[in-house]
Amino acid sequence: MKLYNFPWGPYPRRVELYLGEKAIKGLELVEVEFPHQPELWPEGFLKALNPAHSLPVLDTEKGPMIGQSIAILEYLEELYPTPDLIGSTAEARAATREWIAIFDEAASFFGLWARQGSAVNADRHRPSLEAALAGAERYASKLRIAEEKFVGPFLAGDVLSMADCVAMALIEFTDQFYGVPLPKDCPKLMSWYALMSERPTVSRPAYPEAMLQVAHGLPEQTDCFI
Ligand SMILES: N[C@@H](CCC(=O)N[C@@H](CS)C(=O)NCC(=O)O)C(=O)O
Repeated sequence: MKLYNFPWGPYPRRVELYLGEKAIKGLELVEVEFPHQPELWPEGFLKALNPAHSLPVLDTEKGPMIGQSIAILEYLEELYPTPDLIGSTAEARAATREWIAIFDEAASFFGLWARQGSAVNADRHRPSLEAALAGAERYASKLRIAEEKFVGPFLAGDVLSMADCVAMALIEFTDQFYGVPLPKDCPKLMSWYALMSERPTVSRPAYPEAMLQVAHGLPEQTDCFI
């Protein structure tokens, strides 16, 4: 199997954090630089692998490519069930998937805020403060739902699951790359974020410095503090 990925994007990072928690042999990592124009990707190969032109992409070498991060996690979990990162009962798996859905929705809304509101994306997405603010508001509401639902210490209960990898990939990215902290009225999520940050499998990704300089400070740039 081959995993095409780049190390710092929030969707690629889901898989990277997940792999850090597993010991999976026989998975070749192909690091792809992340320019903004897919036509610059090496010989257009990623276009052929994934019509959405997005990363990550898993080549199972048994059929179609998998071009959605959550589908990749579930596929790997089926092949490599130990340690268990999805849950051993139907109820536990449903809880993991519910948390994944909450943070996947949050990621889409954050994407709207960042795409339409940050200068770092202005060459690819039409800037629209109105759209950005709608994204920010919906993003914050998802976090507050998570805060209310959270029991801990991990999202789906006593042990870490792939939902924590999905959520951590987002919260770390919003915080470190765009400078968007968790809302002050989400203390349980803050404790969870501190707990996750201490894991030996989590180290700060190498964000491209020039992009980081422009991206950091999204709340100030859009005058929106969640
Ligand atoms: N829903 C997809 C989203 C993947 C995605 O958007 N990846 C970003 C990187 S973080 C990407 O490759 N975007 C390509 C582009 O914006 O041109 C998944 O979960 O894998």
